Amino acid sequence: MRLFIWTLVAIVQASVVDASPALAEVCTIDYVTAHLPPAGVYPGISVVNSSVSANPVYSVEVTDQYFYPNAEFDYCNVSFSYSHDGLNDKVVLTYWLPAPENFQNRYLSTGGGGYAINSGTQSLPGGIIYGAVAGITDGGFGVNQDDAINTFLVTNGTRDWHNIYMFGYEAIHEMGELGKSFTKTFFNISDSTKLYSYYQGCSEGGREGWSQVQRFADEFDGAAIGAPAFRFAFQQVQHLYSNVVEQTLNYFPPPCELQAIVNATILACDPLDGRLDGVVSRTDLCSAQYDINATLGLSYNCAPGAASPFAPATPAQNGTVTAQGIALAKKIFEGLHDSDGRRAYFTYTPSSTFTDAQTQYNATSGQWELDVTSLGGSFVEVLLDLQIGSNLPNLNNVTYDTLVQWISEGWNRYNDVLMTNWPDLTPFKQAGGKVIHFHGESDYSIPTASSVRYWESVNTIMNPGMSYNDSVAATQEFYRLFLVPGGSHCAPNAAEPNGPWPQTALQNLIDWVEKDVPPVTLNGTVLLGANAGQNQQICAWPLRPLFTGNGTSLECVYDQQSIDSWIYELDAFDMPVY
Ligand SMILES: *[C@@H]1O[C@H](CO)[C@@H](O)[C@H](O)[C@H]1NC(C)=O
Ligand SMILES: *[C@@H]1O[C@H](CO)[C@@H](O)[C@H](O)[C@H]1NC(C)=O
Ligand SMILES: *[C@@H]1O[C@H](CO)[C@@H](O)[C@H](O)[C@H]1NC(C)=O
Ligand SMILES: *[C@@H]1O[C@H](CO)[C@@H](O)[C@H](O)[C@H]1NC(C)=O
Ligand SMILES: *[C@@H]1O[C@H](CO)[C@@H](O)[C@H](O)[C@H]1NC(C)=O
Ligand SMILES: *[C@@H]1O[C@H](CO)[C@@H](O)[C@H](O)[C@H]1NC(C)=O
Ligand SMILES: *[C@@H]1O[C@H](CO)[C@@H](O)[C@H](O)[C@H]1NC(C)=O
Ligand SMILES: *[C@@H]1O[C@H](CO)[C@@H](O)[C@H](O)[C@H]1NC(C)=O
Ligand SMILES: *[C@@H]1O[C@H](CO)[C@@H](O)[C@H](O)[C@H]1NC(C)=O
Ligand SMILES: *[C@@H]1O[C@H](CO)[C@@H](O)[C@H](O)[C@H]1NC(C)=O
Ligand SMILES: *[C@@H]1O[C@H](CO)[C@@H](O)[C@H](O)[C@H]1NC(C)=O
Ligand SMILES: *[C@@H]1O[C@H](CO)[C@@H](O)[C@H](O)[C@H]1NC(C)=O
Ligand SMILES: [Ca+2]
Repeated sequence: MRLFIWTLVAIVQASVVDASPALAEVCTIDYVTAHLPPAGVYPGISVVNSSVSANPVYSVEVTDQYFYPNAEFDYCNVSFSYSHDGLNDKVVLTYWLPAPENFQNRYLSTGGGGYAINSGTQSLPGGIIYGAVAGITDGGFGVNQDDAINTFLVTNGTRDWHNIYMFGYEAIHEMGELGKSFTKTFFNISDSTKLYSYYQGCSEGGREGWSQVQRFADEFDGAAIGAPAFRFAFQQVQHLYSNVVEQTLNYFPPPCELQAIVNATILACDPLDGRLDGVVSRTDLCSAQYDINATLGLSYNCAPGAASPFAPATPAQNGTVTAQGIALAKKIFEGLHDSDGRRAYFTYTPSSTFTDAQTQYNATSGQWELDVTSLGGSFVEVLLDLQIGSNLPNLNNVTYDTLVQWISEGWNRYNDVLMTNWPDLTPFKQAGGKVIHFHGESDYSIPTASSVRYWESVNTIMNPGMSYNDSVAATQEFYRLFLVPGGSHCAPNAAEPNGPWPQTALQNLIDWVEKDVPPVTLNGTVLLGANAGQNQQICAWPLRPLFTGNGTSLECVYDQQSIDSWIYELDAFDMPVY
């Protein structure tokens, strides 16, 4: 009998040793403090052991997200801070860790949007559901983590270069290196065991991802990057182009008029891709074949808008599309040129909303007036004029040439910290890294052509002397670009709800990195409207979508005319623009 009991105990103990510890057992301040990244993992950084917080969280449900599917999970909520030696600063890291039985040897860094260094904890489930530890950083910006530009000046005229570099790439790098080290010690991973590391982010978060891939070949095995805000000086200043068109043409349209042009454009261009689904899958055919002159006289109606803390109530907008409205939209579609007619940048695709051209209502005058786009205005005010602020007060005397000048100046000043368009990714490719890069083809905030230009720059720089098709094959060994039909800015598009969205991009990246299954097409899911849940594939650039069989069958076709329509000569500058 005694022998029997002893045997039973031994069996139970053995099974306990083999099994993962319960989440509550390791998700404690003591356990985390004892498993922090060891000193010296990142030179010049000291983790503050007394800053640790840790608590288990159970049965969290996430639904209707754009960057990961619905899921339910438990996690360990960890946060700790570190400082840079000699600086007396404080950078706060937050990591969510999967329950030990669900951990799959993966780590994920995530990024922000606008001037935010992170997207809050909303991005973290994307790691947990794939068994990855997932992290965000506050970059040391504290209460300004959602608007880091507030920390870029010490005072008028004096830049805080440390903060600018932290935003540019340093904070994301530190989070990645400390996060990988922490993951290994927390989960007892031996040095010989491979920890797969990933990055996911869109917009500014996409720029943050590229900032790492371009500099640190070994940081990530893969990056899933959407609509990156890279070529930063160009990208921020181009936000002001629509405003300068309005000012130059002296026409400030009621927002409803531009909406009417967008809606008519979607209606007219929908069938050009071979499928009647409310989605403009081929904006290049739309540019070539649809003339918005057809909207002249089209009547529009928009309901009155309620007042907000930032804007007065707006009246009902009833009217018809004017020749002035059409001329304005056409000038915006042309993109920024200098006064000698040389092109400085590209612009949004037809079917995108004219968000940068949004006017504001003046209740006193009863007029719609210029509303300076703050993403562009703050870049000029803070990073060029070095004045503390959040926007330019107006665009008095600002011409197309001024915008070109601002781009040159911003490019030159911030080339190594914010531009983020270094095109030689050889070290990353040689390290075995993979990138899935996607961009909505109806993006209203970052021109879709911006991503095409970068992919083509990488393709040209890394494959000199090759034929185009051979270079495409070489680039696609590690880096693939997907234009998402109807996709808006880092989100599916309410105006084209039947389009796909790459909600499982991180899963597809993991399959490429860990199982060597490359995404020939990118998996897409309809997330809005009556067809929500439907699966649709997204073509890999330079192939373009075309439907046959009355819209039933998607083909990804090689169409030289379409490819050429996405490639621009930026001859306003004497330097190459990658
Ligand atoms: C902080 O914790 C780490 C990891 O547990 C340890 O190596 C280091 O000695 C600790 N530092 C201090 C100042 O206690
Ligand atoms: C996670 O930890 C942070 C920092 O301690 C805390 O503010 C937050 O409330 C925690 N979240 C949950 C869901 O426990
Ligand atoms: C910065 O300069 C602006 C004028 O351009 C001035 O209004 C503001 O008070 C100055 N701020 C500080 C902190 O000096
Ligand atoms: C790591 O190993 C220690 C010692 O064996 C164990 O107590 C702990 O539960 C392990 N942690 C995890 C997350 O498996
Ligand atoms: C083609 O598809 C449209 C809807 O997408 C449908 O209304 C039409 O009947 C179809 N035509 C044929 C010939 O099947
Ligand atoms: C569009 O309309 C404008 C003004 O009404 C006119 O000048 C222009 O020639 C028209 N464009 C085309 C392609 O017909
Ligand atoms: C605008 O149109 C709506 C109907 O779409 C109508 O109810 C309203 O009276 C109109 N307002 C004006 C000022 O014409
Ligand atoms: C609104 O219009 C009035 C009257 O034309 C003008 O005096 C005022 O400056 C305008 N307000 C703004 C914020 O532009
Ligand atoms: C705008 O230009 C005019 C004429 O070139 C000049 O007199 C005026 O001072 C300028 N205004 C501003 C705000 O720079
Ligand atoms: C390049 O490849 C495409 C198929 O992807 C093919 O249609 C095209 O003819 C090729 N071009 C050349 C010059 O070989
Ligand atoms: C444009 O279409 C959207 C639906 O996508 C609708 O909400 C909006 O009212 C329409 N606006 C105009 C001016 O037609
Ligand atoms: C592709 O997306 C569908 C939903 O559209 C999903 O069910 C499936 O798991 C995804 N496949 C991969 C490999 O991510
Ligand atoms: Ca269509």
